Amino acid sequence: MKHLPLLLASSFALPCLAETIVITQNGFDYSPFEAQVQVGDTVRWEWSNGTHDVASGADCTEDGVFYGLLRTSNPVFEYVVDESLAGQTVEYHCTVGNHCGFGMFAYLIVGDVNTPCPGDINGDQAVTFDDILELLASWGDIDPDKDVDGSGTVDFGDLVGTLANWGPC
Ligand SMILES: [Ca+2]
Ligand SMILES: [Ca+2]
Repeated sequence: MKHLPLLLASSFALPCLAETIVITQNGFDYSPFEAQVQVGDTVRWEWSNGTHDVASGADCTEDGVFYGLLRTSNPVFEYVVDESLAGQTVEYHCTVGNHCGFGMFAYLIVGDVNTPCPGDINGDQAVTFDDILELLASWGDIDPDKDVDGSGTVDFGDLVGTLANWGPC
């Protein structure tokens, strides 16, 4: 069993990559209403119809963190989630007319910057052999901190989950 991690690690050496999260405007809606994002991810709003924009800020009031147009002349607005937003729920809205008053607002749920990487058992912001060793040391135990796949015990599924996030976070 002890040789298995070495074998798998060499064939699954994948880095953690930032993702692009697409939010679609349609009428007075942004969809999804609550989007789960991480620091470093690109949030990409895509226009469908009408004249709109995307402005950060709660209660229909701009706070200046991000702003972009969303209309036929500018159908896409992209924003890279800043580290300062880690762990926060960020409200944004449309500033055109009374759109926000009509309910044209939505949320970005920004993940905690300290837990971006489920395979990082020892919390050093990278998935390495040290994390594999921690898993093996607790093999078969009931340990929520090391049960990456939530199966109840530390087992093969956690090894796979860890290897899937191999590399720096
Ligand atoms: Ca680690
Ligand atoms: Ca498990």
